[in-house]
Amino acid sequence: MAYEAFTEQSVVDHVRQLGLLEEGIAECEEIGDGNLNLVFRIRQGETSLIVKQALPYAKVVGESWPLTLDRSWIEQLALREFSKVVPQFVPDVLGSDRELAYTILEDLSSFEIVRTGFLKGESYPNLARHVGTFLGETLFATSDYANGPLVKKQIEKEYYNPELCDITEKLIFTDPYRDADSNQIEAALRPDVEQLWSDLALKIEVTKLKVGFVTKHEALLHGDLHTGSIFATRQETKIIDPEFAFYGPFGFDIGQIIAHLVFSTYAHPLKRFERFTEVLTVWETFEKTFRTRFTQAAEPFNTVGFVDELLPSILSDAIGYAGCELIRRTVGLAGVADLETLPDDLRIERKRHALELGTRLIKQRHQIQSIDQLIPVLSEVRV
Ligand code: SR1
Ligand code: MG
Repeated sequence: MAYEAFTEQSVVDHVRQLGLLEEGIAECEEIGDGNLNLVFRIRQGETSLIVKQALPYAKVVGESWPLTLDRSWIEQLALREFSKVVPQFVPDVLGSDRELAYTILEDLSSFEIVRTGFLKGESYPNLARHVGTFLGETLFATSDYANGPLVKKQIEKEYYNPELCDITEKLIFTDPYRDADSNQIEAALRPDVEQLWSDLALKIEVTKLKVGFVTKHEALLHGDLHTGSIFATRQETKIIDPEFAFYGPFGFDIGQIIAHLVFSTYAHPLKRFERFTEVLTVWETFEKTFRTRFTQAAEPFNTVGFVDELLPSILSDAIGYAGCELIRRTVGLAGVADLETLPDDLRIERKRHALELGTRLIKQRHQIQSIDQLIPVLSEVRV
């Protein structure tokens, strides 16, 4: 069947043909509020499910930015891959279609998107431990260390995702450091951003991080692991939306989630301690899980002492990628509600903070030698 974007009516008809709905009335609503896709919730009696369909362009910009439909297939593949090791942390995939570019998912209505919950002042006591476990298990399980070279390359080739990687390369590593059309710079912040553009030492470090992003094929990444890609309740956590999945550096997803935990302190400075403790817990849980799994690493990677050198290098990458994410969401396309919903004076002040902290993390990532040294750096640059 040739691709066509669903409407609220046509998606119900299609899902009914698949046998997932009974005859009779079903309620359907398009609820997508992200940057790229259509998301339909369909309800009929006890049944409630989500159909996520890719559009052939980036919704956040419009039809002038064409975008591959393949991302939908990659997203469901990644969810299925993650569910092999951490089924508890991803939604159930109930169906998918490559041509029509959709995935049918269990409805997580009883969960809340973490960014939204944080904005309301909610807490998720298990979130950081769950995210750290998700990262430790999935990053290890998809790496050379778990699979050896043949199987790893078999998995890797499924995640050839050049167009989505291109978005990340441009929006995170390139456009914020030049006067690009995609940037969304507030007038009051222009002098700060121009200072960023003239900071050659910073731009060299960002280029190194970008080179790492494009050359290190270490593990299957989620690729867009921010607080809008996580559903949670006080008990449970589900990671969603891995359409940017690809093989990249271990530290990338870890850095992104660290940056978004920092972003969430901007609307709620009194929650700083809670958020920074979560940063600590994400890293410590990741490290412990990864280390434990490493005892099962394939030869010859399990050389004594190797993992003790690998983990600090993942941490410094993660710190650098956190810095890049802080800067790109402040200067570039696709800002975050944690900043954009603030009143003018506070917003500008906190955006300056994000630029300053981001710059510092990128430049000092090799001097920060442990997670315990990172937390004071996050706290020192005062909000
Ligand atoms: C054109 S897509 C803009 C951003 O939205 C996604 O969530 C990713 O973060 C991407 O960079
Ligand atoms: Mg997304």
